Amino acid sequence: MALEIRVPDIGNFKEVEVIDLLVQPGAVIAVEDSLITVESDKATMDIPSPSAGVLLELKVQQGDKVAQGTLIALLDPAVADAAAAKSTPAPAKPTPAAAEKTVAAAEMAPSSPTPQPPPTLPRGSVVAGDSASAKAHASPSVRKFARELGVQLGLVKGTGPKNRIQKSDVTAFVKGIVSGTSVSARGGFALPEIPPIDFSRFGTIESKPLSKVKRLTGQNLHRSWITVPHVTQFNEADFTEAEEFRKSKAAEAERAGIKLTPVSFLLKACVAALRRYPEFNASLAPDGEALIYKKYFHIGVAVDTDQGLVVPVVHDVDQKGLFDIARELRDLAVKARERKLRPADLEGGCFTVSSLGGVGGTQFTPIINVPEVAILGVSRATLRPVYLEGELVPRLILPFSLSYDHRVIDGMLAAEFTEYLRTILSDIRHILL
Ligand code: CAO
Repeated sequence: MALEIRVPDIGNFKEVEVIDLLVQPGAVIAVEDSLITVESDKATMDIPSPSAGVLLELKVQQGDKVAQGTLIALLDPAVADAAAAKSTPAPAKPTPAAAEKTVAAAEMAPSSPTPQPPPTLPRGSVVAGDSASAKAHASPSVRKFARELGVQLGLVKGTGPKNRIQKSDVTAFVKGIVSGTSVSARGGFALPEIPPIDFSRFGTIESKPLSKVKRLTGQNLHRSWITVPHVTQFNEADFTEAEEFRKSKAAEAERAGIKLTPVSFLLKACVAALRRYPEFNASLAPDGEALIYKKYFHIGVAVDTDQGLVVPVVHDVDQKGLFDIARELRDLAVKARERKLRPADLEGGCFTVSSLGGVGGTQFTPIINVPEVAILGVSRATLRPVYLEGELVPRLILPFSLSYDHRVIDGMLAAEFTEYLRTILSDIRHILL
């Protein structure tokens, strides 16, 4: 019985182009094996098979335009067992098609940047990850292949149409490394492995899997930690007057259904500092040859959820008042905790604020949210005796720290940035300037 495999729901795209045929008639297919790759103007996607069997016929060719419901292939599921085993390539001998049955292909796998496992290439050839890999023009199946081999796609030269990276390019890259003929332009480093330890030898243990958010965040943090030379500059601001103003607005904020916390003030203050020091509102070009200055002010705020850290973005902070920022921040934090954030809520950040002010602590060293070049960590404001005009007076002191990418920002500039932030936070009238 021949099974019709059709293009499944492809979201907002009406028509996409077939850019790769990943299987040939006669091939033994397992459930979820990729059949073809399609490309929209935004992404490439593999269309996987919803069923196991032997491929009888491909109904599309490279360059065809397809839409939801287009017939892609005919599959003979009668030999599903063979497909499940799939140890050797199938003989190209399709079984006769009987009555045809229609199914939509399984959910498509978009080629969004996926986590990279530790590289597995030989010692000394391992290269550090970079954002170029996420942007590389390659289908999900090629990405998967590269991941399995520990290859960073950003380093592979694509020879396909529009410089698309093909499987053969990845193979050639690996061959080059193994034979010693190709050297990474970005340098590389081999890290000693941590030997596995059986902790149960020392007492009772329990192993719990990390959440997906934690795993993804962990990989991003690790990449940033390893690839970006971080320096952290500490400072503190006299937040007494800002706090008085905040308290004076508390009832009004409550009537508006929001809570005005110091974080909204911080976001506004950051915009003022980013305007004055545009190097902080920038990203390094992927080749490291230029600095891309952003003329907009979208600020990410780290939100703690039961799944781990997420960083939704408050867009156009420069165009919003304190109440609007507080409202948006509250909504984003709720969405984050209810796992309802949309991709647009997480995109476009220029700079990040990570506030632990609601918890405590004196200072910490936040990790830069790459490709941004700096991040502000904020700790809890406390009342402290300060020597002012000849006497000790209680003032509310807000400690903060700025981690920055030393490739982009010099220590002098970072110190000036935090000094300016201190000035603004100590006298919030500066926010209006
Ligand atoms: N100093 C003193 N008090 C502060 C403060 C500061 N710097 N920042 C916040 N507060 C107060 C608030 O005013 C609020 O007080 P009340 O309960 O008396 O009104 C209280 O602390 C709790 O604030 P909050 O944390 O609920 O709200 P927020 O606006 O300060 O923060 C958010 C929102 C989303 C940033 C926060 O909930 C959060 O998730 N923080 C964690 C971020 C994080 O984990 N960062 C670490 C990343 S590095 O690993």
